[in-house]
Amino acid sequence: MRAAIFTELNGPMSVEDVTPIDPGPGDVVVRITASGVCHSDLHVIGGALPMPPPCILGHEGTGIVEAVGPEVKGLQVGDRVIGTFIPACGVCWHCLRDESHLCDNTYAVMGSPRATRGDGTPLMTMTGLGTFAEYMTCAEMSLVKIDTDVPDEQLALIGCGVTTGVGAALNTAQVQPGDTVAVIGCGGVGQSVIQGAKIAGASVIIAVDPVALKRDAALGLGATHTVDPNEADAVEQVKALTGGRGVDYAFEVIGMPSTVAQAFDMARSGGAAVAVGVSHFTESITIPSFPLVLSEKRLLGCVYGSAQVRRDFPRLVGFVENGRLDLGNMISRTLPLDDINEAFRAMKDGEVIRSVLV
Ligand code: COD
Ligand code: ZN
Repeated sequence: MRAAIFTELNGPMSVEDVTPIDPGPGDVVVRITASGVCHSDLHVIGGALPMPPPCILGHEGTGIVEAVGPEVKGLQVGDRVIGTFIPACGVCWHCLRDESHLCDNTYAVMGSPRATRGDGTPLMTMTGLGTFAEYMTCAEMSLVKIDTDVPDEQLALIGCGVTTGVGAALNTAQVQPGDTVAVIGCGGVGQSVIQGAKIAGASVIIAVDPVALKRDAALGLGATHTVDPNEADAVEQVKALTGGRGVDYAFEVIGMPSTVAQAFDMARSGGAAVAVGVSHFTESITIPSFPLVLSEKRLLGCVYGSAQVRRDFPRLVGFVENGRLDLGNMISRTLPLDDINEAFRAMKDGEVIRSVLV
């Protein structure tokens, strides 16, 4: 089968013929039908998320079960599935506390080779998935069965960006009707935060992004106002739109310490900044101590939208089916796997909300 392999830091992806491993106990082989291209894949190529090459990237995908290994209990050949980039084993310490987004098996599923390169080199896969491929052999706990007619390219986005973004609003922040929200960074994940805030009934949703195409898309997906951070100070602009007070929730959806600090400054007294983006693993975030304590501002970390994927994937699919979540307008382009490097270029150049490989 063909797969896109990360072979060197900051280098291009190499699309090659590789062999997925035979499914062992608890493993499932999935024929991948669509895979979204997320900035986190680029974070791996750039070294911000440490993951040694060679590795099949891609962590936002959907497909059909092609084969099951021994001991697979919940999936059958022909089932429609979405990959979950954090497994949900259902029985570990965290899963038993409704925290499957912190599942104890998160690193175990990433730690074993899941395919072999033409020269025999074992290949790891991003987050135990590796959706930039025609097939993947992954753990059953990394899959959620879905029964829907939503098209593949839309379903794929639920595997990462949509669950992360909508979940950040609904689960992590728990935005309430009438709340005010700012979203710094309006790529695929940021647009999903905007849609989540809209579903929650936020009264003001301010989209902050230097790229006009992103701000325009945000208005179409639920933002009530936009801010161009290149025009004037983003914090001052957001405060001006909220009576000088700041927002109830400011989401950072890029992965830079400076914009996390901006999110903290944009939050009102008693409000919260929600860090969705991850900075380079060597970096730290500095926030001022007075507002943290004396203004009771909070800084919340958010991984995978604090989602319980076995509950939330079907819930998000329901929102799509009922017209409350618009995934069609988040997809700027569909491309073949061979065009993976072009998809990354378009993302870097700010030309797309999401590209999907089909
Ligand atoms: N102010 C406002 N917006 C900015 C600024 C700025 N100073 N600089 C860039 N932006 C905008 C860009 O124009 C772009 O629109 C947006 O920020 C980023 O969008 P994308 O499409 O490049 O990125 P996404 O949405 O695919 O991913 C964002 C993440 C935050 C998820 C990602 O970058 C990240 O931090 N990943 C690591 C965290 C992680 O692993 N998450 C789970 C898996 S995704
Ligand atoms: Zn992602």
